[in-house]
Amino acid sequence: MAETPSQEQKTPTVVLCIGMAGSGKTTFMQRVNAHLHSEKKVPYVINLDPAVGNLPFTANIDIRETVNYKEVMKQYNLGPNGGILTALNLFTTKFDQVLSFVEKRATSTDYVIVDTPGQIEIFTWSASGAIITDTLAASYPAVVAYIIDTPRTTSPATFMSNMLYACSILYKTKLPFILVFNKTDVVSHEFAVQWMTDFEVFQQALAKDSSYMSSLMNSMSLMLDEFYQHLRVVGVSAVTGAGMDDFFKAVDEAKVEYEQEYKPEIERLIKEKQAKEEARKQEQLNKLMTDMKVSKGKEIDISTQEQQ
Ligand SMILES: Nc1nc2c(ncn2[C@@H]2O[C@H](COP(=O)(O)OP(=O)(O)OP(=O)(O)O)[C@@H](O)[C@H]2O)c(=O)[nH]1
Ligand SMILES: [Mg+2]
Repeated sequence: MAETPSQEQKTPTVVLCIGMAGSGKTTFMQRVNAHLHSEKKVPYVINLDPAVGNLPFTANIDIRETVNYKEVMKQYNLGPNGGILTALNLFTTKFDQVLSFVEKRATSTDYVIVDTPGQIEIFTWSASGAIITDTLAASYPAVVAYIIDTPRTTSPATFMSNMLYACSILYKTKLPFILVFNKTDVVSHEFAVQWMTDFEVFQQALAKDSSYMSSLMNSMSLMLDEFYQHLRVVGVSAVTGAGMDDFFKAVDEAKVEYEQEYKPEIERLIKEKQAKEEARKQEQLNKLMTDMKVSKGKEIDISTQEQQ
């Protein structure tokens, strides 16, 4: 019998907002949250930044309610970045609980949106960041929204550094990726789109940049051309709300990519891990049986024990 639509389970898409300090992640979260509320698609909101002073949106789960990062700094005698990392590590030990909270809301929400710490490397290059990302991506379609400070990326050298960083995150998370050029109310992202689609134009811009690194940058830009093929690019303004529809269109496309390419791979990895574990258990059992034969032990029949 065909399933009726009401029996179909909703699966929310997880949107991880990642980006350089000050690129506008938190403001973008606020905008996305407001946009979804206006469309009556209330998202599930998670804040993973222990150091944010004032959160301009209400989070369903806020790391600051679990760990006080200033206390962590004092207790472990750490600087600000060490404090944030330790706070994130402590929070990650409770992430199974976070997952069960999300699960309770999973059938009634379309999006889970996640804000990450200001210092990008704390999330992207730490074990806890990887655990959080992988755990979420193993349960739900997950996409990375890489937020870029457009006005600060107009020089070819800075642009390329930012793209290289984005590239490293793509390969680290292995998730569908959206480049979100933010602050387009200040500078349009047109130049970036042109640089990414027309290699010649970027080469010309590089040629004007007479730094000693030009030839190195020329070679790297060739490599980036390949990276651009795997991306979606949108321009937004977290302040004015411009580009929100484009962003959600990109999220929907990224979700399809997750289902078609990433999910089978994630399932294959989980199965591979289970098979290894099963093989290990079988090997231990075989060893035990061999030991028993050597010692002339007998196999016992548990079913006869029950009646005694
Ligand atoms: N003009 C303009 N300013 C923006 C926009 N988005 C964010 N900002 C400003 O950029 C600054 C940083 O914004 P945040 O949202 O705190 O950035 P963040 O990436 O969360 O910062 P950290 O968490 O500290 O790394 C703030 O002054 C924002 O008002 C935008 O779309 N347009
Ligand atoms: Mg922030």
